[in-house]
Amino acid sequence: MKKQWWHDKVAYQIYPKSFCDSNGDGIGDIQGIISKLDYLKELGVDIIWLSPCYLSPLADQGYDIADYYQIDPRFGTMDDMDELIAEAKKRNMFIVMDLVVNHCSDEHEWFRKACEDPDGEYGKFFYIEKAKDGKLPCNWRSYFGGPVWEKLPGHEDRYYLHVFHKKQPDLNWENPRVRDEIYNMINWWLDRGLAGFRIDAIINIKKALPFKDYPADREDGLSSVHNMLHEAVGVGQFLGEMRDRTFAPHQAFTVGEVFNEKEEELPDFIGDNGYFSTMFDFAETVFGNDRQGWHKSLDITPDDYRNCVFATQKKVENIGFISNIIENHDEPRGVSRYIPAGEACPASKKLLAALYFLLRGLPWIYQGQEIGMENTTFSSIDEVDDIASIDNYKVALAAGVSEKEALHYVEKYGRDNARTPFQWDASANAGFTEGKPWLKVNPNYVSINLKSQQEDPDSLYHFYRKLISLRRNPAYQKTLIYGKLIPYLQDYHNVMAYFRKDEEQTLLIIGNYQRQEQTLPLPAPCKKLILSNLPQADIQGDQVHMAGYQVLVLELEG
Ligand code: TEU
Ligand code: CA
Repeated sequence: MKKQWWHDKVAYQIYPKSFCDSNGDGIGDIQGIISKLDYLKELGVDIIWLSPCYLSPLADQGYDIADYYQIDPRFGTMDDMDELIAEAKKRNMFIVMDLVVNHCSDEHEWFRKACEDPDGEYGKFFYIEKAKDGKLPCNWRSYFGGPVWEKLPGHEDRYYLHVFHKKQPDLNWENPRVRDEIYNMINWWLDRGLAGFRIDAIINIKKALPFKDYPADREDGLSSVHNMLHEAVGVGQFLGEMRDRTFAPHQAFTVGEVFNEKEEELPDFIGDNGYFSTMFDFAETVFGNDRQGWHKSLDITPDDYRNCVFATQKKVENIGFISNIIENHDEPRGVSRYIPAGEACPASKKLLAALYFLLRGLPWIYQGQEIGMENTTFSSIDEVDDIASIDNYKVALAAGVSEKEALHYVEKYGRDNARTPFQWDASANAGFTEGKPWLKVNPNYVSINLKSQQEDPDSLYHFYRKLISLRRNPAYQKTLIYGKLIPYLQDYHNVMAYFRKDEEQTLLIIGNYQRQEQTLPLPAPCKKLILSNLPQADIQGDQVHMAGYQVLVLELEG
């Protein structure tokens, strides 16, 4: 594997709308982000990914872009963006934006022109079809519910394709003109000093054509887009072309949001000269998902979590560098998901932090994760903004689930959990805004907030800082970045442990992933205790006695 400048970095995701509001309109903005750069630097962050802040009607909170060359006025101006890039550079930090090119907004000029003249040049920018014998062109179900086909405004007999929301028409990547426009736009941004992109929903750009029905997988007679994607071949041609014409000449950093990749294609995706620098591991994210909806999803246990993570580590070990997360803006909070219900506490949060952060790959922190922000609660569905939650709520009701229970699933899996404002301090609105926040602040901000954790040397926040310094410590850096990951005690119940190992040293990361204490064997005597999440560590010869949710990082002899 070729060494890359970003391998030793720590990355952080900002959801701009919910990070920091500088002007009291209740919406986080770019000036707010600039005001927190020193905070991020102090935490130890190098690479910052911003969820979209381009011009957008915000039907899907910015993942519906109306103009790729403009900043939405709610987030600021292009000058603010240039300032952010420059201020980051001054601090040796890198800004990465979201590249949303499977679709644009229905308010994008291209789509307007397509509606005016579906047979003209811009009609070919999208997938526009006529009904087949009065039926839709095919029975795919959009990710946000309902058919992927919507009537083309102004044309009774024509439909356009949207695999996400109807305000997100899919761009037709088969059309070379579309690809040219996209590559020009990417290069325009990279020339502005951007370090790279997180690449949204990218697997969807290749459709299995011609359009056809797949076996229905719900009562609605529709079929998940996944069924089509499973058959789609040739996405690599587009991705390779995009790399060659944009990212490669700029030496840009890219991280793909890739679901449904085929295992044999992994080297093409993240091997040396892959389509992307890295991609996210979603094995644990999708664990327990059910095609019927959130009300059918299964919980993930500590053993499942470990097995998912190790399976990915194994798959990529000889190929490339994976990106490790416990949450993002589409997912519930990691501490609410990967720690058994009712057991999230400072110790268990630190355990989860250490276990994922020291894996082989690039560690990502999602805003608020560093202070252990948790899932929120809703008193009714009217408080919920997220379109995926609203759809899943309806799906659950239609399946006979009660309103109360359906809301419970929204609280458990909904995307708003990650989108509640960042909890800066215990003042009004958690210090996020002087105005009225666009989304309800999690009421637990009085006890969970950055200020109180900064003042407490034993807090989760300071633990994250220790993990980051550990990854930077010259004594361990090489092993933690490039060393092999070898699972240890993999058949033990509620234990997650692994070695990070190279020719020079062997580190052991060992976690007792449960409330009960347990005694575990050590394969070699401990040379040095590097980190513990609890004040004491009971190591005796070839055994270690672990308290509930204790995690240790040890250097072993030999
Ligand atoms: O997500 C793509 C995706 O496939 C899912 O994570 C999706 O959000 C989920 O199935 C809905 O419950 C990306 C973005 O991360 C997400 O925020 C956008 O909504 C989506 O693309 C469309 O741009
Ligand atoms: Ca604002």
